[in-house]
Amino acid sequence: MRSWLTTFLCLTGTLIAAHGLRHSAHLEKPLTDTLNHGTDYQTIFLNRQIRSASDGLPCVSVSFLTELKERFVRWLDHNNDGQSTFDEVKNYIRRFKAGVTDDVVAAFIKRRDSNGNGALDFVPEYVQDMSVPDNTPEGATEWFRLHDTNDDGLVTQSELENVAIAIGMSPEDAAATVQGYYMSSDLDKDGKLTFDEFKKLYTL
Ligand SMILES: [Ca+2]
Ligand SMILES: [Ca+2]
Ligand SMILES: [Ca+2]
Repeated sequence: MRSWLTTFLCLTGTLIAAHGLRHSAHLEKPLTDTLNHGTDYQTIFLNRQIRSASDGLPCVSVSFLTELKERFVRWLDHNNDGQSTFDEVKNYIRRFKAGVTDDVVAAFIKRRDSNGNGALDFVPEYVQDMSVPDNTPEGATEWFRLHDTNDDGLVTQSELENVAIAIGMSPEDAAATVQGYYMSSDLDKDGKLTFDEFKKLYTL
């Protein structure tokens, strides 16, 4: 049974989706540089947890959508036209995995490109991607390869921290998040995740 909070978030998210996010004045406020990416990251986790407790519809709050839009423009859509093209997605991934290949970028987009236009659209694709847990083998495999920045078949604590810093976390937040979340799957405590350890984060 839904809590009142989940119901509110669902209604809010549904109403905004129905009216078109790009027309929401709330989302068109100028970008600020005050966004705390550590808090942002935690909010995404929090909202994923709220979302996963409800039924099939994406349920997100206005403040969460605002953060998503800021994050999308900052990292994926520099010309703010509402979609992230191949080059924009590639530039984003190259921030934390310099040697990413075009095939990997294309697969990253294709997995999310529900309207088939070859780009990652803010609505609905990015919002969906950030709101709905992706506990699939494909999701685990994709992120394992993206986080394994030296392609040696292991994701290390330092690789994860470098990725987190590259996408805007402070070193302190990166260390805390990697230690508290990712490395909880490091069963043999060697500071490295095999794929079998990593996939447990996806409840696989
Ligand atoms: Ca764009
Ligand atoms: Ca698309
Ligand atoms: Ca590695």
